[in-house]
Amino acid sequence: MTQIQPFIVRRQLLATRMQSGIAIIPTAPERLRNRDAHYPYRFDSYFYYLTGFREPEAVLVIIAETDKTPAKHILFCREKNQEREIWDGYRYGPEAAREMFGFDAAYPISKLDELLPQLLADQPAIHVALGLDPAWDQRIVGWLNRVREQTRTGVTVPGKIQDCRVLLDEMRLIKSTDELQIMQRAADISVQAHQRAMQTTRPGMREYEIEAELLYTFYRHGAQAPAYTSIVAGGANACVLHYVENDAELKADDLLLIDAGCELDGYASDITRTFPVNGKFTAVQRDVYQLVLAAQAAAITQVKPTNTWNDPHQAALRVLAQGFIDLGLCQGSVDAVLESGDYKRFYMHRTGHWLGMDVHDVGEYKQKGEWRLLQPGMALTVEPGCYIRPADNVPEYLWNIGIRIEDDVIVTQTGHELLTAAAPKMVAEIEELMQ
Ligand SMILES: [Mn+2]
Repeated sequence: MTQIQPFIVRRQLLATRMQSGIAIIPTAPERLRNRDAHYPYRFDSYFYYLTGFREPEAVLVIIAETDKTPAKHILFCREKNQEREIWDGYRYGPEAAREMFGFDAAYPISKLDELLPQLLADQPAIHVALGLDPAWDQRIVGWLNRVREQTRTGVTVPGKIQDCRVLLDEMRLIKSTDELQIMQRAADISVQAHQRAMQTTRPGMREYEIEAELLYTFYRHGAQAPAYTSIVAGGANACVLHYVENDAELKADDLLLIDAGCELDGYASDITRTFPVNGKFTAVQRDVYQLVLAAQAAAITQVKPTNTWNDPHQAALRVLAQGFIDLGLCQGSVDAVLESGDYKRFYMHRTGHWLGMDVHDVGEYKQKGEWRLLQPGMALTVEPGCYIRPADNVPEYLWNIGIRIEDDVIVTQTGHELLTAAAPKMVAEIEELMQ
C-alpha cells in the first residue's frame, strides 16, 4: 500500500491555494478498445496526484475552509458489489476508501447527481477542468442549473468558475522527495530495459523483437505500463520522429534508435539511446553520435537554478550548429546558422520537456512572456538529436543517420542530478556492452 500522507498534504495545499469554493476532480473514464474490450485502465493524473486512488468511476471533491467550517475532502467511488467483484476484482467501496485514503467523507458514485447540487449551493467559486471532456462539462452545467432552480429558497450559485489546473500544474511541476523516489525507481527499470536492448540486438532481428525485450523488462520489474508507445527505429526509420511501426528488419550497418520508458506508480521515465546494430560504430556514425553527445553534455551543464528553461536548449543548439557546419550540412557562421534556422533541417524539435506523472508533464514553460527560471524539484528531459534525411545538398554518406540521446534530469539546489545516468551512452561503453 502506498503511503497516503503525501496525498492528504497535497489536498490540503490545494484547498489553501483555492482560498474559497469547491473543487471537483474526476478520474479518467474507462475506454473501449473494440466491442466490449477495454484499453488497459489508467487513472487521471490530477485525480491520482490528490488521492492515490486507482479505481475508475471516482470523483474527488475538495471544499475550502471558511470562517465557520474546516476544509473538507470527499470521495465518490464505486460501491462494494459481490457480483461485480467476482468478475472485475476487488473494489474498496466508500467506507473502506474513506478510512484507507484519509477522506472526511465518501459516498457511492451513484449519489453524485443527487449530492453535488447540495455541495455546490452557497459556494462562492467552483474549481474544475473545463473543456477536458464535453460530457463532464455538461454534467457540471447541469448541477449548477439545479442549484439555480432553487435560488428562490435562498441558496446562491457559485459566481466564479476557475480552472483548477492552473493551481495543480504549478504544484505538480515541483516534485517532492517521495515523488522523486518513485521517478528514480521508474528510471532504474527503464535503464535496465535499454541495457537489455543493447545486449540483445543482432543484425537480422526485427524492431518488434527489441520492443518485446523492453516491455519484458518493464513488466518484470513491476512497472504497470510503458509511459508512452516505445519507438524502436532502425536506420532511416530513426529520422521519423514519432515512428511506432516497429516492424522493420535491423541491418548490420545501421544505427538503432530506441526511445522508451516505463510508468511506475503513476510516474513516467523517458530515455532515448542510439547504438549500432552490429555493436560497432562506423567512423561516420561515431562522428555524428559524438556531436549529439557533446550537445547533450552542454545542455545538461546548463540545468541549474538561476538558469532559465531555455538555456539548455540554447547550449545544445550552439554545439549542434557548429557540428552541422563541420559536417558540411550547414554553411556560414554558427550565429548565421542559428539566426536563419537552417539547423532545423537536421534538428527540428526542442531539447526537452517537463517530466512527471505525464511523460510530457504539466507546467508552464514561460511566465509573463519570459522563459521561466529552473527551480529545485523540477524534472525535465534533455534530448538533443540529429536526423539526416536524403537531400540534394547533403553528403550521401550521411544519409539516413538518425540519432537522439535523452536523459531524465532533476534540478537540485546546486545544479542537477541525472536519474538515468546508468544507461550506457559513451561510445566505448556501448561497444563493450554489445560485444
Ligand atoms: Mn522525451
